[in-house]
Amino acid sequence: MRTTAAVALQAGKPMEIMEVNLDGPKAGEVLVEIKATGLCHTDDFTLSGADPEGAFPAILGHEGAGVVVEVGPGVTSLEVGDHVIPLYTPECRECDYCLNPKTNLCQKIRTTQGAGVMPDGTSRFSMLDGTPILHYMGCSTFSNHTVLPEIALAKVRKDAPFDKICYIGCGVTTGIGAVINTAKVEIGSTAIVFGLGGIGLNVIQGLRLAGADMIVGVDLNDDKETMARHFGMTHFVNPKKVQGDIVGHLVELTGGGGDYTFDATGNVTVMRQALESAHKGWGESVIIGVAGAGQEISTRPFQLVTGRVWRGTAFGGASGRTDVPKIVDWYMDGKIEIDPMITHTLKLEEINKGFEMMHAGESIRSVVVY
Ligand code: NAD
Ligand code: AHE
Ligand code: ZN
Ligand code: ZN
Repeated sequence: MRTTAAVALQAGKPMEIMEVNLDGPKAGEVLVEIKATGLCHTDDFTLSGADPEGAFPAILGHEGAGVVVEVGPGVTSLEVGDHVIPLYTPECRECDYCLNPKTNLCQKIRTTQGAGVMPDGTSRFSMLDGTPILHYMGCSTFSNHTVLPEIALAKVRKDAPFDKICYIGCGVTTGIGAVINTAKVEIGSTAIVFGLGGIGLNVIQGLRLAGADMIVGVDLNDDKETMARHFGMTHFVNPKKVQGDIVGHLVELTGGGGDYTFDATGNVTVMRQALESAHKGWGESVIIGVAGAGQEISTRPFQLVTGRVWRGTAFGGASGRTDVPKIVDWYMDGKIEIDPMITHTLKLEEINKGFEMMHAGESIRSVVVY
């Protein structure tokens, strides 16, 4: 079939909207009509050329929601008409990783997914002249139609609005999951969140859900304060307005440091600040942000010797086919909020404008509705 997509032809260049060919689903695969997709900073990171796994031409996008149009041979868990959320972290329920409760990092298709192809090693997308186009994170939601492995789709209830629940495909689940699944924050905790964008705000609402007492938000952009307070932030710090050392300031503000700190910026200097503003003896710092090729984190080992813990999270530690439908229920039941964070709704033709607004700090989440 033919469909319309935003194609990333090369790193550092705006995407181009074009008709592309899409082959039907092979064994174990599913054709999905994407109804809406969010724009995550990770898409921007890959488009910029900073992603070591970035390869072009590719159809980016990994935060979508849509409807099953066709199932390939052997697909048993989905049927035409099901509503689904694509999963960049699949859940096969049979690999060593899926069988280990300590991780959500299913590895069944990780190698081919990272190479931008389906599990059989080929792409379903091509240009009209036949040139192959790569998939991205196994999802490629910047295309009106896409093909995914069955294990990379969460089936969700049909009354949930696509233009909101697409955000559960990455930002919402990552932020809330970092608190609940990865850090396992206890009631009454003190927390510090660096970066109050599409992920950091969800860390904040996860902290409120978990019953944290003091929730400090840190961002260079004062415009992020109002929204963060709406989601539960109790104290705001703009490092540009702090005289002297930001870590010392945060340790003093929190009476010794955060029980839990989170990096949601992707900046390795901030990651160090987050680790070092965790409480001596027990503070845990969770890296969520994704840093570019060649970037490394560092700290004095003494920071760990004296009891701080440094860890990371992918997709908030969520096992997508199991957890994502539950998070959709939380949204539909009013336990979590999504709508205010979706500050802009765009047409596919406007997708590059969405990334410009992200760079300018003018949006939280932009969502493309097909
Ligand atoms: P975003 O652009 O919406 O938000 C980033 C925020 O960080 C902005 O508010 C910005 O002002 C702030 N910021 C930037 N530099 C800062 C600094 N030095 N100090 C304090 N604040 C600073 O991005 P997002 O969509 O929220 O994504 C955040 C990060 O999380 C990105 O690196 C993204 O790639 C990553 N991410 C990781 C996962 C995962 O599974 N680990 C999932 C989604 C996103
Ligand atoms: N490809 C990059 C790493 C990118 C990365 O860390 N991706 C996160 C999800 S970000 C979603 O917005 C992730 O899930 N990582 C685990 C994995 O297996 O990719 C690189 O550095 O090579
Ligand atoms: Zn993302
Ligand atoms: Zn698995």
